[in-house]
Amino acid sequence: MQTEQNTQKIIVIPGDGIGPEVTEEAVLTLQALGAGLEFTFLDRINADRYLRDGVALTDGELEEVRTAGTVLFGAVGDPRVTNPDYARGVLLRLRTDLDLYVNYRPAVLLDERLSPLRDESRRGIDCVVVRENTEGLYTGVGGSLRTGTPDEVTVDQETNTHLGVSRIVEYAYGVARRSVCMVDKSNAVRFGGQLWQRVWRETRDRHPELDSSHLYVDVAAMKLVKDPASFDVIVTNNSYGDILSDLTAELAGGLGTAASANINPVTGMGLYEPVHGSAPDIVGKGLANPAGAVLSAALLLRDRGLKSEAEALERAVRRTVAERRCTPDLGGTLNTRQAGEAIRAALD
Ligand code: GGG
Repeated sequence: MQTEQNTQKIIVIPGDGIGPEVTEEAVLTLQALGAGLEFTFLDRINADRYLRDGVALTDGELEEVRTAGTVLFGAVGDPRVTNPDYARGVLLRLRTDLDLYVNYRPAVLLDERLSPLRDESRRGIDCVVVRENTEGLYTGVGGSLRTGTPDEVTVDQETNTHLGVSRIVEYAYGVARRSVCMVDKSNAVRFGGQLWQRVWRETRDRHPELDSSHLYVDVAAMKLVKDPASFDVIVTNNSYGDILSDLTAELAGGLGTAASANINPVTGMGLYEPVHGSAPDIVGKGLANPAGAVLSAALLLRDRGLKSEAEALERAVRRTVAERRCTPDLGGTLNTRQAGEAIRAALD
């Protein structure tokens, strides 16, 4: 029986494209679990409003999210909106203004038939990309000259702070079970590369209990394809983490199943979202896979201390995928709603 005390308030931002379709399945599944969660929908935060009013996220909405402390997020992005200020004003603003400096992106093989890899190496895929989430190329520092002319010059600067790099590398060592691989491009990127190297070496020396390694990002991409099971935790900057986590998601069974948590381990705030975007090409067709959103909800439950409920969700998704009661991207024939219903029916 749930008591008033353990009712937790969750803000739901379905967003754009397939975001509302997959988020609805995640919420229905959380409700089916009866985990004592109370949902508040901020479904006005989307591209329609931005196109109509020029508003991405209001200060009031940001404060509502801050007060609740937990967000279930769908996706942001719409082909009608070409101004990057929109996506930056929603998702990147939530990440930076709430200081959600960790983007935790696990990749665990759901079913070995799903991996594009055909050799034994796919069997043990169980890694996590720990992506720095508030700095790097995403800070928007830069500018352009002679815009729109053949002489146009653009500059996007990469920001790396000692605080930002140290806290993400320390977090990675804190969650690793076997090893940490730090990924950068310090042979080409002069200043930030040196900072990442220095901080990583200091952190590595404080954690002799774990295996430590370093790879340049190009080599990391290659090694992930050749030997994905050799990785445990990969820690890297914002843009490399974005790219490598799509790769690990595909290796583990598909982007549609990939979950993520944007968290601040100090304040305990968290925003949970599938790794996939708004996928405008499949909106309303029933093709969106709800697994990534449901598994993101499992990460939310785990962070809120509801471990057995999180495990129940993960088991249910795994069962439905094994039995092909899932969407076509995973080899099934179900639509989004039916796949969500199958997950709920598989809850034990
Ligand atoms: N659910 C993920 C999503 O909406 N992604 C769109 C996006 O703008 N992502 C930026 C990023 O994660 O780098």
